[in-house]
Parts: sequence; structure tokens; C-alpha cells
Amino acid sequence: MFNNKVSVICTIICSLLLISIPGLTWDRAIEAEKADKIEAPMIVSDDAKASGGKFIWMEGKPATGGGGKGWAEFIINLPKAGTYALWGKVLAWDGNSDSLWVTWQPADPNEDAQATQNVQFRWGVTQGNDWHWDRINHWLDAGTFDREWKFNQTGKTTLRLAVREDATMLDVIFITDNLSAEEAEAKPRTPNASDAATPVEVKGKLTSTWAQMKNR
Ligand SMILES: [Ca+2]
Ligand SMILES: [Ca+2]
Repeated sequence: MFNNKVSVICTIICSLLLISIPGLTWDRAIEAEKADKIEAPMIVSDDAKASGGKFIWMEGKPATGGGGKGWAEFIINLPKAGTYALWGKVLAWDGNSDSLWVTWQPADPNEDAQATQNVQFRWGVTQGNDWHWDRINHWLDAGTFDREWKFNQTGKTTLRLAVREDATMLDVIFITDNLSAEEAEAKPRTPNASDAATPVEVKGKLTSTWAQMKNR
């Protein structure tokens, strides 16, 4: 009887701690190629050096224009209200292959950035010929500034990464409530077992796992 009470109390305290300790970060990594929806001409391609051996892009040649069509959408269930940052593992050859549009609802409006060309949603991707991490920013006329998104409640959110310039390559999306601009502190990473097995709260009392939700 005593042990039961202790374990119930421990469970409650541990749950509260998980939700409320400041400084305890929550993060999640998702392979870009495992987006819930991919609209052509955004496609999945193979690269042995990419995480999971695959990445997404609108196929294109270096140093040429073109783009503006196709996107990938991710349904992300957030376990707690809060402010989040995004990192992308990217590859961008040059100034003609280094931008995407990013909207994350409901923090962002339901706006088609490819149509409106709203620079608030324009991500200026850091160039580099090898896969590297880049904090998702917005590239305004005054320069690039790291973005963050505030969500007032838990549950379903919709992240869309839409093609702006073709040949901009995306391997992994990393979601974190650690808002540090320093890669060494935010620790973006590729997906591991914890991303598939961590229980998350789904509307109401149901507890599920990311792997189960993926199969729904
Ligand atoms: Ca291009
Ligand atoms: Ca990948």
C-alpha cells in the first residue's frame, strides 16, 4: 500500500517536472523525406551522405534560377505550450540555391508564402557544399534574423517548407525549445530511437507514440 502511494506520487511529481522545469529542453528530429505530405516538384532524392540516405528538394542545377513550386508538410504534435526554434540540416551550393519558404501554423497564419512572397517567411539558407546545420531565420530586406514560434497550447501544428529557389536541399528538421543561436548549445541532431518512442500527449488523455501517430 505504502509503495503504491509512493509510486503514484513519484509519477505525478515526475510528470510535473517534465512539463515545468525551466532549462529542461524538449526536442525532436524528423527526416525531411518523412514529411507527412510532399507536393511535386519537391521530391525525395538519394544521397549516401544524408541522414537516412535521403533528402528533399526541387531538383535543379547550380547557379541557375528557378523554383517557386512544391513543398513538404510536417504534422508536429507539441507536448507543451511554449516557444520553439527550428534548425534544418541543409546543403546549398550557391546564391541561386539557398532559400526556402517556412510557415508553421498556428503560430504563423495560413498563408501561401509562394503566392504572397512575404519575406517574413523567407529562409535565407546558409551556403555550403557539405551537409550542415542552419537555424531557420527570416531573410528580411534588412538582413537575416533567427526565427522563433510561440504556441499557446499543446497538440497539432503544421510546418510547411516550400520551395523558393530550386536546388536548395533539406535533409533533417530539428525542433527545439532551446532558443540558443549557438549550434553547440541547441545541439541539433539527426533522428534517433527517442524520436520514435517518446510518448506524447494527444488531444485529451490519450497517450501515443510518434511511431504510432505516423501510422494513423
Ligand atoms: Ca536555382
Ligand atoms: Ca534525411
